[in-house]
Amino acid sequence: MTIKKALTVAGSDTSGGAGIQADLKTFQEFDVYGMTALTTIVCMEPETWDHQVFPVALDIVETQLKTVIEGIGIDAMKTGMLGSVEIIELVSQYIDHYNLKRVVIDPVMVCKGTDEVLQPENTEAMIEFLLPRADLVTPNLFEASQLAKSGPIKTLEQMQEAAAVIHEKGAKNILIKDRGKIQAGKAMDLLYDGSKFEWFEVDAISTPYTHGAGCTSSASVTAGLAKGLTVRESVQQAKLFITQAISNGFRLNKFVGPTRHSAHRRTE
Ligand code: PXL
Repeated sequence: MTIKKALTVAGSDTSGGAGIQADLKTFQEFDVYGMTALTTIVCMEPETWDHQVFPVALDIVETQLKTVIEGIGIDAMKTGMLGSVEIIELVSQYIDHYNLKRVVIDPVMVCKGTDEVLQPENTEAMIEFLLPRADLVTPNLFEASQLAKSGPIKTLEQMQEAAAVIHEKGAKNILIKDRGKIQAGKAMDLLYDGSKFEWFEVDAISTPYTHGAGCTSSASVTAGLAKGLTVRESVQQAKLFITQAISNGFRLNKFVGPTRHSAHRRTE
């Protein structure tokens, strides 16, 4: 019996719902063996939930990449919060040098619930170094507008326009994720492979407990790819998984509620 292996290059969400923790929990639910290269550690102030971000030194990130990619080997990988231009470039070098396949880029730009300053240089570096190497990029509406350098995305047509621009920048497939902002009561996700637009629509779930949903969603697509599914099949499977996880989100404390990674088990 073999088990498929996936790497996440991402930050640690100490509260456990997003980042590397969400990725590993999700990989586990798909019976994919998860491995990590940690880029940052995010902690929260107990009284205010203000986030503090501690970077991991570049040489330590590289040593982790070497351990996993050279020392073990991977079937798929994803990126999350990368923290700096140097780390983004490093990841792109590893993708090239080891000719890595099934690469999912989750272009994390901000954490929900924080007023953390955007790092525009990271967005530029993701466009230059990661989009051309992405088998799939998974922006939400805000991230898609930043990658496409468009205005705010408010319509289905604008989602398609942004997807086309991001495709031109080199990403093979683009999954733009919406959570009820485009059409009342509907979560409209758009997959674009450079030739056709495909919509994945479900009823939007009204809950405040969505912390880590983006990480969980991109990790579930990565798990599908690791197991040999196509991008489309992986996205379809991931949509079901994340819908169940969000439907069963829960309160962690007065500031945050994550999705429930194990929720799919109840309905199978
Ligand atoms: O959900 C975005 C995100 C990604 N990665 C890490 C995070 C967060 C938000 O809190 O902490 C490490």
